[in-house]
Amino acid sequence: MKESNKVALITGITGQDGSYLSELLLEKDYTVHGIVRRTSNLLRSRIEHLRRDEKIYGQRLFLHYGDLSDSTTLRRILHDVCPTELYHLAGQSHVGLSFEIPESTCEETGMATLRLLEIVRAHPLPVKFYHASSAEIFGAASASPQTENTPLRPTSPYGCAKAFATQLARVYRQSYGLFVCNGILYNHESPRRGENFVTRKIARAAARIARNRDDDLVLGNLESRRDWGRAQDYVQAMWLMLQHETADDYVVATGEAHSVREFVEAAFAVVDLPWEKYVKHDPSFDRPTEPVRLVGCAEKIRKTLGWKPAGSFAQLVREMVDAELAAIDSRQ
Ligand code: NDP
Ligand code: GDR
Repeated sequence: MKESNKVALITGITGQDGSYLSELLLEKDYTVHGIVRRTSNLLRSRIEHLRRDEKIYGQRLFLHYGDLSDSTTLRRILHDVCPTELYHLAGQSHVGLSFEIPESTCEETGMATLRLLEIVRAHPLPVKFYHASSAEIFGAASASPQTENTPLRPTSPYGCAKAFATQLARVYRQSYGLFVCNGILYNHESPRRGENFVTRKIARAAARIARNRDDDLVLGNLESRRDWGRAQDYVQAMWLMLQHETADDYVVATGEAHSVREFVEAAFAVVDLPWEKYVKHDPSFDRPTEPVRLVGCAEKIRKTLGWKPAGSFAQLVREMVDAELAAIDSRQ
């Protein structure tokens, strides 16, 4: 493929994954188009460095206003941009919040994916479609570790919506021959993670307590276990899926689960503080139900696409706490 033919469209470009994926694709000489929604604040912190780069913004990176609910705009953007690859990452991504706002979560995560699949089906040129599926589709998992063939048993409105969208992506691949891949991604974290996800919340609090900015850290369930990887590695997996000759589904995971408590211990160890003194429990952060035994088997993507996770759990925690400390120190 000639370099100039590589055109990517990203929904959710302002999110954690969208920002790392943009950097990866720009490095690979893609022209990158992102869909952003109207907000009251123009600052889009995760991609601000790209927007300020005159060699990139307006040259190889373009932003378009659009909302997942607005199919006429989505269709027009696809028509104008004519992407070779579409990475569909946008949506309400907080599992706990999905219990409070189930309808909009399902609308954005489930129906919007159907909307985009339909738009791509009607598009006159082929578009390779990446769908951001999630480990949450397995929910009360019937087997552990989970593979691409593990039954879907979601335990949250978010998980139900992702299961709906994942299965639809399969249906569109099988029924219409569309090139659609489900990346079934387990939790992946970074210094750009949203502040209300548990890893960022812990890393931020450990750093702020160490620098006397905060007194405590209030959390929900410390015994929950997750398979945590690095976001920068996981966006590589997204790209690899769309480069393969055939479309398929892939679990992307480290294969290792750790508890929230272990994350807390490791984060406070970085700043050399006794975590028990600072961490408090607030049941309002507990969820009505939690998935169980979520840990992924990434054998298929390792064997087929050569992807494997990089770095250890301890390195991830350190990277996140160090980034928080550096951010505080740079503001002093
Ligand atoms: P973020 O929450 O960081 O980013 C979500 C993105 O979606 C943001 O750009 C947000 O825009 C955009 N968005 C939300 N609602 C709309 C809407 N109605 N119209 C247009 N854009 C919208 O998520 P991540 O980057 O962490 O995750 C990316 C995707 O991968 C999500 O679909 C998530 O559910 C899924 N996923 C994530 C995993 C993880 O561990 N991170 C694991 C498995 C799946 P804005 O900036 O304006 O809010
Ligand atoms: P998750 O991530 O729900 O797995 O979804 P999150 O970091 O929100 O929760 C992980 C676990 O930590 C427990 N927990 C808390 N969680 C939050 N957010 N805040 C707290 O104070 C807190 N205390 C304990 C939670 O109960 C949970 O068990 C992420 C998202 O990125 C999804 O979009 C993605 O699909 C899945 O990962 C895979």
